[in-house]
Amino acid sequence: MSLELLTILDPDGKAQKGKDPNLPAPVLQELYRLMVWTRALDDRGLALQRQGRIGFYLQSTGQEASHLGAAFALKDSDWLFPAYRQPGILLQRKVPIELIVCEWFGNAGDTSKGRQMPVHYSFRQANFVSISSPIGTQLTQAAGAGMAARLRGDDTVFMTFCGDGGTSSNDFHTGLNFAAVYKAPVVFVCENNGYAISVPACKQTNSESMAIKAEAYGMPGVRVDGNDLLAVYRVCKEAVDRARRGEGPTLVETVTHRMASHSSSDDAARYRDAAVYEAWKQKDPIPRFRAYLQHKKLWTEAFEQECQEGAKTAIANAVKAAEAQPNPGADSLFDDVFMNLTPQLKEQRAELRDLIQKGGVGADVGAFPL
Ligand SMILES: Cc1ncc(C[n+]2csc(CCOP(=O)(O)OP(=O)(O)O)c2C)c(N)n1
Repeated sequence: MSLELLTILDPDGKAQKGKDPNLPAPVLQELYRLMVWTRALDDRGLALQRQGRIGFYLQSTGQEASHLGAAFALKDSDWLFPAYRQPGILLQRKVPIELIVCEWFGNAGDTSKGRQMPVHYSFRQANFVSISSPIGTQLTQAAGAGMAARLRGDDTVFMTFCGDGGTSSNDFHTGLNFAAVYKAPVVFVCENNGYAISVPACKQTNSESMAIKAEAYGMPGVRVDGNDLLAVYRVCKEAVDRARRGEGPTLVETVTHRMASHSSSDDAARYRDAAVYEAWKQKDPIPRFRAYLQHKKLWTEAFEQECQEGAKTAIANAVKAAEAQPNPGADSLFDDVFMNLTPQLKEQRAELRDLIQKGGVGADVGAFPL
């Protein structure tokens, strides 16, 4: 069984005959703006890391259409169990940029008070579940949440993401198997970006594709061009509708490319041919969608300027505000752990306070060690 790669947009941005979902003009322009803002946010995040102002960053460059197109198929009341390469969804779900940037700094304004690694967001108000570092664990969490929703009889859909490498994790098997058996309303989106850090997808799996793995679990598997926002949206919308109708999960493979390095701690030039990068650069989802808007007469220089400048200003303001925030106080170590602090923890907190007062422990614990 070979799976066809679904596309809507030709490389020059023209929609193939009869396939254009004809989304309203303001929606299309908003999706473009979100892609531009996501890339700008990523560029700034990496720059802050290189300047030594944050400890770690991880970009999604090249994958904007893949995750924004997928999440656009959801209702606001649906839930996300993301991996770490879908930051655009935060903008899509209107999380204030300052909160996103505070997370990079792990400061007092950060939801997790610096307990998570940078870019491991957690936003309850956006139904965006805390990102887990161990690869694949979000897949089982989404399956469980989906099973619970089905038992409760509500019609919430759960979308979860992993990379090509994530399909080799134990949780991929557990999550897909349980979701299929229990007809859980889950959409599994595998962003096949070619690499798991330095390991190319062909060394990660002997399967012909990621989507083909769905067959073994008894659910539909679909392969879609991940740099084609409209195609990703269409495929994911069908999967979301199917899940909401109680017909169970779908595995969607978005075929894309990680145009940056794995993270700020990696250098892709050491294992990726420049020619591979150049070939994918030609398929960059942002210019491709811009060309589509141009064909539809929905793009002007002024609109581009508004998107670019708007991102720059909003991000600069957010960084300024985040950098003015203090570190989380040492006491915050003991917050949000138990509803009522245990006697042992109370004792430890008193000891820590005492040490700090005597100057035995500095408030500044130094840079993040990555
Ligand atoms: C269980 C586990 N093993 C190894 C790692 C180290 N690790 C972090 S990211 C990563 C690569 C994941 O690749 P993929 O799933 O393809 O996602 P991508 O980074 O390409 O988006 C690995 C191996 C980890 N975080 N968790």
